[in-house]
Amino acid sequence: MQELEYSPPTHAFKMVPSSMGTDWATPAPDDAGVRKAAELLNAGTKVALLVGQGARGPEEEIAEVAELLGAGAAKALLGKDVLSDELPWVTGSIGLLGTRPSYDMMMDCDTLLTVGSSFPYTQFMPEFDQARAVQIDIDGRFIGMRYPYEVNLVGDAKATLRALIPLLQRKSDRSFRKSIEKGVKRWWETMAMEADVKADPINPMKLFAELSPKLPDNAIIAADSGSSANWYARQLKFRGNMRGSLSGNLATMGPGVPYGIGAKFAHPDRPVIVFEGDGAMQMNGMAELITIKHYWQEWADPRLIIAILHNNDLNQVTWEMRGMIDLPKFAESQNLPDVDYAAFASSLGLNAITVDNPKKLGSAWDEALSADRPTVLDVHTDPNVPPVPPHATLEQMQSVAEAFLKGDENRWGMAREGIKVKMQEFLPHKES
Ligand SMILES: Cc1ncc(C[n+]2csc(CCOP(=O)(O)OP(=O)(O)O)c2C)c(N)n1
Ligand SMILES: [Mg+2]
Repeated sequence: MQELEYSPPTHAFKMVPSSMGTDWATPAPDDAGVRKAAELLNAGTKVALLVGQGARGPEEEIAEVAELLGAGAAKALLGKDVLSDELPWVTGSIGLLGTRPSYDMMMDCDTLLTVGSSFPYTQFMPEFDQARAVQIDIDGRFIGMRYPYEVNLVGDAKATLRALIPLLQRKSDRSFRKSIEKGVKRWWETMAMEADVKADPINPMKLFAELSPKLPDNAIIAADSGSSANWYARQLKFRGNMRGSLSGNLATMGPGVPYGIGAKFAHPDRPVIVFEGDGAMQMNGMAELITIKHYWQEWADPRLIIAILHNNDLNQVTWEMRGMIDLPKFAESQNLPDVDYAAFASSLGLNAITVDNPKKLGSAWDEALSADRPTVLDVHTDPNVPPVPPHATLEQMQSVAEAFLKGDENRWGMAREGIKVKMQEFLPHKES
């Protein structure tokens, strides 16, 4: 079929041509619904916003709503690129992979406004009798499904927020907003301190922290499902025109490198960076390096960087088993065969750098970001740095560590790095 000469359908029996070009509708809720939402939001004193990828587009309206309501905004993982992390009232990601200021804001608010998100993990949202809530979503099939929202507005996010803004009263008490901004500032300091905790040989957070300020404003970033998703969520400060994604709904391993390749085909003029675990590299990422070899010369900007978290472990699940179901590491299922990823990439003609010293991370990123071809960074990271959820207390961390001191093959490293990392939240900060 693909070889046949094209001929358009004719005006005859069984010839049913379709058409090109659709002007889609911009749905907006009824005035009565918008008024109800405005009344609820005006009645609250501590308003939290939750934005997801459906809120891409109305960034200015979200900022205006947040300013009027004295609110902060947390971002669902797939919405990380919706609002800049440089905004002082943006608390960052929410959930197990989220931040403490997002958690604190949700636990403290009396009003919730969700825009374009079906974030389902209610333990990270306010208690059900704690907050009154409004949801804005374009899809009437799913609205109101994830939380007991009192007002559900079906509509385009931008159109709905525009309708809402004139009805909102500016809150004169700014104390909630101030405490959010203070928490956000402290959080970013904590992230820098956690990335600086020494590890053996490289603290994976340092890999992300070193890149963050070097990211070009138009970079596209992908992460895989593994520990990299945590550091992507917490350590990267998105700004400018950056885009980012990962397998946010299914959390399947293996999309990282294909996402990166897809991004290069969609935007061959933008630099793309992928973070991927060694387990996912062994599943399909290494084969996809061959795809990169095949196509990279077609891309106007050839920079595609694959940064591998080489920890010889299915680390995210090792930690989930330790943290969630109280099991020590089961080496038989969790350990990975050691592979020289840089040598494999070199054999394909790609630029390749092995990094096993944290002092070399900065220059490795510089080299990759100025290379004339795709680069594989084979980064030897420490599997004993835990992806600790934001609400874990130091006491909980210590008791988890003690529980495992008996049965875990990495017990000493795990206890040492884990507690050192968590401690950074509680140590005095330089500037505050
Ligand atoms: C297809 C698939 N299999 C298994 C899982 C469960 N899982 C989630 S993360 C992970 C480990 C990932 O290991 P790796 O890629 O080495 O990354 P790391 O966590 O070590 O950084 C596993 C097994 C999954 N999400 N998808
Ligand atoms: Mg791994």
